[in-house]
Amino acid sequence: MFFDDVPEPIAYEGPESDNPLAFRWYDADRVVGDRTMAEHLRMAACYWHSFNWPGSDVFGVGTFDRPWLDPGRDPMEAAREKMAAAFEFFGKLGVPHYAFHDYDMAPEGANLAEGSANLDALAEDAAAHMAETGVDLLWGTANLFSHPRYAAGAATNPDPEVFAHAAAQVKQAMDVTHRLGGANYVLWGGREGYETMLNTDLGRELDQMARFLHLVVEHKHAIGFEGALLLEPKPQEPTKHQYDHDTATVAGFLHRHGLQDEFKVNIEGNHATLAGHDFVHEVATAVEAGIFGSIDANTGDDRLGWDTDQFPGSVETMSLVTYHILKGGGFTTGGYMFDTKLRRQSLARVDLFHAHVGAMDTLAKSLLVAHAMLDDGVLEEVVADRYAGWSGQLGSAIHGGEHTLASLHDLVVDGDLRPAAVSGRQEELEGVVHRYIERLA
Ligand code: XLS
Ligand code: NI
Ligand code: NI
Repeated sequence: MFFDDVPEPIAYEGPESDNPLAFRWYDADRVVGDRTMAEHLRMAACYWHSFNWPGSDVFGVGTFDRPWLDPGRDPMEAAREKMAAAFEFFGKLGVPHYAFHDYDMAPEGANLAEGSANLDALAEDAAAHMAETGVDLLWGTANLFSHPRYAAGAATNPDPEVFAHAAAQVKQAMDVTHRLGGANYVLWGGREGYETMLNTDLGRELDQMARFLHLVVEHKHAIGFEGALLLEPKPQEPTKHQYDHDTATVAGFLHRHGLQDEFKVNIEGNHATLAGHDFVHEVATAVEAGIFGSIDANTGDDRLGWDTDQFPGSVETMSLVTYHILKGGGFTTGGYMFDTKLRRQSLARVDLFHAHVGAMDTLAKSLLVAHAMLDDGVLEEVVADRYAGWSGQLGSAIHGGEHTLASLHDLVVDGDLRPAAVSGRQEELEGVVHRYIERLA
């Protein structure tokens, strides 16, 4: 056992509990509307930040107690130890899903053949752990950004041999995701962008990316993978500019290349803010474009301008995000995946539990707030009222193509139209949200 200091699975004890290793709000089987909390939130923990990252930063080495990362270890043995610790954690936390990159789970080896064989072997072990713990796979993905060969991009690399390498790696990662019953396959293009326009043929790189995504779609259908394909927008970091900048950019790209029915988005909170958007903006944009898929539930820091991947702690932010997800019909294949890392000083093993328990309670509270607001129709009524004119005679005539600029000119002049300015009621509505949050307590 790696987490000896957490002897029992985390239990729901209710809001009165002072036990930091208990859920105060997340009660998996509690029914909220037409689904249980577990079914609504479909939460997942990630393999990489929690088990594969040593707590290093750009100025310093790892601080965490992760014995399997010791370079002196036999790689396969260390990978198995890491996997045992990961599933012990998922099981004790009671998180129903997990997510991984190919080389989080398996040693990369000296070449692709070796990496693939390692991944096949470890996926078999993962299947056994999944059967034993009942933890399912929310998504798999391939790491197309760490190895030096990907420094100038994977699919968007100037060298087609690198494209071929990325394709081979994605094939393998998709096959394994499919075998493990993954609900989605994710592509995050961390290096699919540029550092300087001085050496970059932007049009060519975008065409390469589209070609790559078409190959991914063909492979999905060839192997009969029924999960969703997801792209994860991010504006920059590590590249100066990433092509999958934000949801609206991705939506435009998908339409331009005939991929709009094959891909959805995996929206990350911290990526939204890096792009200069509220988290809820990205979700609403995806729902509206019909490409909402899944969420990487994390948050940034108000002062630091990078992807700090902190655990979500704001009920207000997450309530609005959850409200728009519910309004769009809720999660189907997607879920709330904690793409989150501990702060570098949080080096006790138990810190991983404190972080996830707090985040899961934040999402449970947010679900209750969002569901109540939707059920009562408090915001929907205001919005419907605000746009009511568009269901009336003039609005319908404009949409119905019955007007020209000239006829509207005549209408305004002849009818002496003087539209009245009305209140947007923003502060009142902010108060409504605050009251729903207060009512939780
Ligand atoms: C990095 C991304 C990454 C993806 C998976 O910023 O969030 O963690 O989610 O490759
Ligand atoms: Ni992410
Ligand atoms: Ni990220």
